[in-house]
This record gives sequence, structure tokens and C-alpha cells, in this order.
Amino acid sequence: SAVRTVAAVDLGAESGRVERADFDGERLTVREVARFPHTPAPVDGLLRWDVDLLVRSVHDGLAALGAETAVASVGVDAWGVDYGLVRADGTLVDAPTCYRDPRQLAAMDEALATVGRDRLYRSTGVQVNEINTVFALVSDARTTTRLDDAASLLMMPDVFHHLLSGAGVTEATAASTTGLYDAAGGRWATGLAEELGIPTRLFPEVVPPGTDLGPVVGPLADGPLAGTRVVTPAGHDTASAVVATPFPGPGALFLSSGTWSLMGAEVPRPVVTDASLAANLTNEGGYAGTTRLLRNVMGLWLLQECRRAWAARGLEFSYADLIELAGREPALRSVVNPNARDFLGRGDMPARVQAYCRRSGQPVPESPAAVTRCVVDSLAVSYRVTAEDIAAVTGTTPTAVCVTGGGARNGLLAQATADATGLPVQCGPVEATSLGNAAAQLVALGDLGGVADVRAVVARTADLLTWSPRPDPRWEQAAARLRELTQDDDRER
Ligand code: LFR
Repeated sequence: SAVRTVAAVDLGAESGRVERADFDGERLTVREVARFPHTPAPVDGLLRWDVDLLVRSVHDGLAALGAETAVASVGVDAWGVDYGLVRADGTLVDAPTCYRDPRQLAAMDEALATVGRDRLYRSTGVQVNEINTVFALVSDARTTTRLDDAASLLMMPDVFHHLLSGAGVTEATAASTTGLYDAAGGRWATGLAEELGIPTRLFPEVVPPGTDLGPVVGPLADGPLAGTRVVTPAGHDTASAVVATPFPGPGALFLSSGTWSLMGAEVPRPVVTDASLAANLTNEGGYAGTTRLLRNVMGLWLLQECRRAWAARGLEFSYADLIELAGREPALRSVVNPNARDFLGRGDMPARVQAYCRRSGQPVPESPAAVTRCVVDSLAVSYRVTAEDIAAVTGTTPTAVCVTGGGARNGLLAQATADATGLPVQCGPVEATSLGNAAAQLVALGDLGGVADVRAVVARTADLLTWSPRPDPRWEQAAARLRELTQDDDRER
């Protein structure tokens, strides 16, 4: 049968990709056309993304794909929370800032002092997290003039959809990461914004994933992408990953594992209760009106930053090397709270892990192997605690964990996750985000029926590997230790 080709642009915090997605009616495959590492750097006092590099790379990747085949549509997903400020004439005010700027910590504390945790949570359903857009905007409003010139705010995927189609709208899953969008009400939390001094004129119209934003415009329209539509997928990368997560059955949790580990349950509507507030579980928008009830766990960022620090000292390790070395270390000597503020910013990560262990009276991991083991164990224990919290908040016992993204390749972490949670851990596909992005476009084009169809196709196409839990009471003790450490960390704020 005829093959349909769409372009999935997936922008992660470490690298961006332009993927060619082909659907032949049976199988959905993606192939990388272009990949471009990128990194934020300080400009004019703020940590910012290299948006020019991203724009150029997306353009070149799409041009290359268009030169090789007809592309029915293009859609962009990206990491959450960051945004571009757009002037009335459609140009960006300046380069988008990065959520790892330390300014966000002070802004969060200010917002907590102004309106309180309860108000922040209950008006949006979003966990109170330093990285949220709301805190960047509080900082913008109080310490800069960058909002003065801005007519609207577009989330990162929308910035690219805007360039490609001219449409100045925000896609709902991306909006749901801001901490300024009322998940249950399906509208911007304008009252909260006003109390925080954030101008509500910035909030654009919100559209659901799968919206056709029009034809490609500009230089690409005159050549390789003539006739190509711009169709927004679930713009938040994690939401796209969940679209293409092949859940083996009811009660399975997703775990999108990349720079961050996003672990949660797909639920029909937001859960905003005393228990979810206490657990600080977030309600992010999902595909087709679903809610992703999840926790952000700091994720492989910890290892990415360790690798950067070791490389700076002349020690080059691949992930495979580190995993292999760590596998020979004894498990569970020390655990850290991956979500401690200590680890959010950039800088010498091994030293921060060691300092945390020392401060909390645990053995200090010295070698790269021991530090990696500590990180892997800490992530696995965090997944256990998260699974327990989700079970408590939803009243549903989890049945499996489905790992997608680059972390699905990490066998040591997968086995540790199975052992820690006591659940089977299904790994794959690694490219879930791009697959989910492409699939939402294919549904909009009428080639796929809906999310159940998508997951059946993905399950059929992907190589999935399942890890079985090995009972070991030490994980339960480690979970108790992590809960204590987390309480201490929160108290110190
Ligand atoms: C994953 C992700 C997370 C979001 C974090 C910051 O790439 O989008 O879901 O919380 O990055 O944007």
C-alpha cells in the first residue's frame, strides 16, 4: 500500500532531531534526517537557548527531507516550560531563556511568599517546581524589561510552528507545563497571573494537539515543502512520548526517560486533591483530552552532567562504559534525592553528589563507577516512591512500568527499576517522542484512527524488552531513606 511520510521535529534539551516518519498502513518507522546538539549559554545576564542554531538546523533538516520525498505534514515537539516572547510584528524579543537559570529559584520563593503553594497548585493542577514557566515570568516581570515589547508568549514548539505556518497559537499540552494554565478548566489561570504581576495579554489562544495550523509558508514553501501542512502534535515532548507508549495493559505507568524522567499515569481528568498536592504530583495535558498525572524526576541529567565534568578532567566515558562499570559496584550504598535543588543547575555534578552523600551521613562514592551506581540507584528508588505516590493518589495499583526514550537502553537502570518497584519493566521504543509526534499528525491526516490505533501500531513495530523484578528488601529501606532525605531537603528551603 502507499506510504505516507510526515516530518517529526523533536527538540530535546541536549539535542534536536528532524525525523522522517513513514507509515505504510501497518508499521510506523522513524529515521533521523538531521541531529543537532545544542546547549544553553549566558547572554545578557540570562541563561539562554541558541535559538538561531535551532531555527537554522530545523530549516536545513526539513529542506533535506523535502528534497528526498513528498512530506504530507510537519509537526514540532520540544521540552516543556520554556517560551519565546514574540512582538506584534511576529519577531522574537530576544533568545528564549533556559529553565536551569538560577533566577528561577528566587522567583519561585517569591511566588510562594506572594500567593502560596496551595494557590499555585489548586488553580493549575501543576506541581510546584522551580523550572515552571510561571517562575521565569515572575522573574521577567520583576527583574527585566523583556515583557514590555512582547505581544505574546509562545511555548518552544509553538515558536517553530509560528515560523513554519505563521500561526500564533499555543498547543494545549505545551501550555499545560507553564504552571499558568488551569488544567481542569481548560483555560489560562489569568487570576493567578494577575496576582503575580504577569501580564495576561501575553497568553495566546490554545489549540488541541492534532490541529492543522495551515500550509508551510516562507522559503520552504517555494521549494521542498510545497503543499506540506503544519500540524501540531502534542507539543510537549513528554506528551508525545506518552502517545506512543505501548502500554501492555491497564494500570501500567509510563516513564519517559531522557534528560528528565517523567513517570506517571494517563488518567481521564486532572486529580487535584489534598493528597496530590502533598505528593506534588503534576497534572499535565495529554493527547485527546487525557491528563498525565506525573512527577518530574531529575533523570539522566545527573549522568549527563557527570559525564561533562569527567570529560573536562580528561576522562571520557560513553554511557555504555559507565553502565558497565557501575554494574560491578555494590548496589544501594548511598542514595541521593535526585530532585534536590543541589542538582538542578549546571556545574560539577560528581562533586555535588558526593557533597550530598557526605552531608546526609552516607558513604561517599569516589570513583566514576561508584558515582554512576549511586545515581542509577537513586533514580530507581525515586521511581519506586513515585509509583507508590501515584498508587495512593489514584487508588489504583500499578501493574507495570513502560520506559521509553534514550533511558530505555540502560539495562542497569531498567533492572534496578524493576527491583525497586517490584513491577515488570517494559523498555522501548527509544524514539517514542518522534513516533508520538508523527502519529498525532497521521491521526489528523486520517491515516490512523486514534490513540488506541497508534499504540497497536507502535507495539507491532517496536522491539520491546521486559525486565522482571527480583525481590530484595533493601529497596524498601532505600525508599524510606529517600522519603526522609526529601523531607529534609524540602524543610531547608
Ligand atoms: C522532558 C521535559 C519535561 C519537562 C522538562 C523541562 O524533556 O519536557 O517533561 O518538565 O523537560 O522542560
